[in-house]
Amino acid sequence: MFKKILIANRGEVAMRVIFACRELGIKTVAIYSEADENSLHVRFADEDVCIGPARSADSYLNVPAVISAAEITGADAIHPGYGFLSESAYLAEVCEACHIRFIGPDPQVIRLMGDKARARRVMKKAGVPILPGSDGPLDSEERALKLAKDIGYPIIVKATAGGGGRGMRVVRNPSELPNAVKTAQREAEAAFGVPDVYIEKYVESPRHIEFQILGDQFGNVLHLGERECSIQRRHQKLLEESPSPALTEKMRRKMGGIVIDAAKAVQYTNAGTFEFLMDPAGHFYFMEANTRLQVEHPVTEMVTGIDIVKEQIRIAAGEKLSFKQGDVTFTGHSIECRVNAEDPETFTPSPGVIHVFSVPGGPGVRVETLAHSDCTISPYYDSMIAKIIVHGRDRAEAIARMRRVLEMTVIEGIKTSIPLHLKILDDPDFQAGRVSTSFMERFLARPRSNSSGGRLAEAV
Ligand code: MV4
Repeated sequence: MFKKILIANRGEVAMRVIFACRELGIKTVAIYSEADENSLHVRFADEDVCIGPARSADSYLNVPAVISAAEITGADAIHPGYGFLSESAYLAEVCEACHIRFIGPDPQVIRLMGDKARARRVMKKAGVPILPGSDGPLDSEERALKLAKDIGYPIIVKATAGGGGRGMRVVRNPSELPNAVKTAQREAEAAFGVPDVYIEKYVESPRHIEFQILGDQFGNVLHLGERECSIQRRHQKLLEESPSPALTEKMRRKMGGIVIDAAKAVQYTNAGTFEFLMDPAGHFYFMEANTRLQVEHPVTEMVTGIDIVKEQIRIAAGEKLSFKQGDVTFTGHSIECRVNAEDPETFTPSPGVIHVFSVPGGPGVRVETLAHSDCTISPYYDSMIAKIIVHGRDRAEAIARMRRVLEMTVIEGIKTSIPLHLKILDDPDFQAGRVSTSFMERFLARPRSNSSGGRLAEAV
């Protein structure tokens, strides 16, 4: 087992990795930017190294600075968290060259999944259902038009280097295609430095459902069930849950088996997530695979009782998975709300000093946060300041529990998304589990019946 792990991240996820390390008896090294000098992860790590100025590009994204911090402190592994360098095949390669263990999949697997067109081909070959589309990047306008005609409109143009919704264009008729391809290529080049795009049949109002897997270095792969992640706005998830209200046990077993085979086909190791679109008829289609720990991993931990971060560390250290698929059971229901420092109506960031921060505990409540009373929320980073996760015996209990926790949470000094979460929890479609990726758009377009005249209640 590792003696010392450097955490190449900040915020709640850095804390999450520290929790796992402490429980495993592993020393921790925090890295931080000048803006994060007083943050919790620096306070609770055994050692800390300042790696640069506030801007991410000058600190948390600086590979030489991260590696130097690991070498100086003698860390034998790096946990990248999520975001920042977590899906950098380059960092994973540099780690390998420096004899520092990267806690994540091999660089080749990260690189493969980073190329969405290639991942599509490989998944298809492994027997994973994919949508009709191009076998690789588009090479000519004529071929694109011919293919789109064969597939049938609407289609979607996606950047091969994309993900998270950047460089995408929906095309509803052939006259729009040439421009959509050009625009998507330009956006992809600007955002990722790679202009390649591919096309797929477009699914209207799908659900976003993703499967969590774990794979060890001995070829054992397990799935930990799915998460329903359809409640999102502009590709930022707001609320996630497990299990998905749309899946039966039979569907879970079938899809779980498919993702296990797919992961084995690419010799996947460590934690990973296979994202699917589910159409209104209940058919699944592979979208992309994330080669990192995800923000919403706690809902899976709550229903399975498995500590995904500890498993990541054990796997990276070369241990065999200590349990089998049959040992993985799913109990009750879990929901996560991402609390953002933002105006719940305009979604504009709301950085500043939190004077009071108080979240009630009680049965089935878990809070992951970088916040505490009198902390400063920096404008430099992600607006997510806390994740509130609940577990209940069933979905109704989880919803009621989340509502009471949010109602009793006091955050003073900044605006948060909590009033928006309370509204979502009150929605009849949400309560019935009728959600899709169009949910928020429709929800926000609706006139709201509420004492403040169609506006959300004041942030607490
Ligand atoms: C799609 C799609 C419909 N059909 N692909 C958005 C993020 C990127 N990972 C892929 N995305 C989508 N791909 C086909 N063929 C709809 C989306 C999509 C979406 C997916 C998941 C969660 C939220 C979404 C919001 C809008 C569009």
